[in-house]
Amino acid sequence: MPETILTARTDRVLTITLNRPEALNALSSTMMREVVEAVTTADADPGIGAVVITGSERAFAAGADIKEMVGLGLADVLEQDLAAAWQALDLIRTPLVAAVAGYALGGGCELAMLCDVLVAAEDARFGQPEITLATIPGIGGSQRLTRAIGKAKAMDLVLTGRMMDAAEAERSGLVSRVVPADQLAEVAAEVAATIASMSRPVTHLAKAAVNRAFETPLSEGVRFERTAFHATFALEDRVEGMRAFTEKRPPAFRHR
Ligand code: CO8
Repeated sequence: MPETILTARTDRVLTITLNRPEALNALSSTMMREVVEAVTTADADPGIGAVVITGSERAFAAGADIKEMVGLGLADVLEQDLAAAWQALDLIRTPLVAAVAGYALGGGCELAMLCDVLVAAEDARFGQPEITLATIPGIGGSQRLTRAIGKAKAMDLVLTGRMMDAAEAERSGLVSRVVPADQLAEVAAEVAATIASMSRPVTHLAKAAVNRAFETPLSEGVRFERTAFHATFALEDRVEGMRAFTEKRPPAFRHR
């Protein structure tokens, strides 16, 4: 049984709730292992079409666990390759929805950015405050934040450690949607259920195509997209999707 997360399954959606409220969901090494394992297991399950990752009302996650890191030296972090295991989330094909209320700081902001659709409550606050601890982001924050909101804002956040509220995060392009706090769980569940109602292999291709935009020049990305687009024509679900449209009925996808 996991110690630091709760999981719940509804139909084709797995919801992972970070559950160390006493520490504002600080991302301990146990939590990292448990989140990565739950997401990796879901990714291998054809019955799951989307995963929601969420926290508490007060905090999505207030960063990596500072109390766990305080005594570490260089040899320790090199030996443990601290934070490397989070990279496993980069390889996940299943769409991940982050539902963020309260603090998403440091590693918490980085975990939210590792997700594909980021739904934020109006009271969400994002930041990379590592500089105030005399360290820097370690789970891709300096890279993903810069790609998401541009150099000017990323430098501001990473160098001053200030937080931005949900409205600024939405204006800046970090979050997909901002909703009242009491609707966060419902909206995130709806987004996930909508994604999970699509053909699973096609959601994987769509996610991979969008992610290509971050890894390659435009011409390469467009080429990748065209190949993936053509590949959908080999799927029964693509036949069903287009046939259902012409027959004015909902599609009955096989792979969902
Ligand atoms: N790590 C460990 N414990 C934490 C963390 C944290 N990141 N954040 C909060 N807590 C604990 C507090 O110590 C406190 O515990 P206790 O009651 O035992 O003292 C409890 O949670 C409640 O926190 P506060 O009393 O501080 O609550 P406030 O409402 O006063 O403040 C804040 C809330 C502003 C969010 C404040 O807690 C805070 O500043 N937290 C730290 C934020 C931070 O600096 N995050 C970055 C951490 S470094 C990082 O994420 C690097 C990522 C890359 C490396 C990955 C390696 C795995």
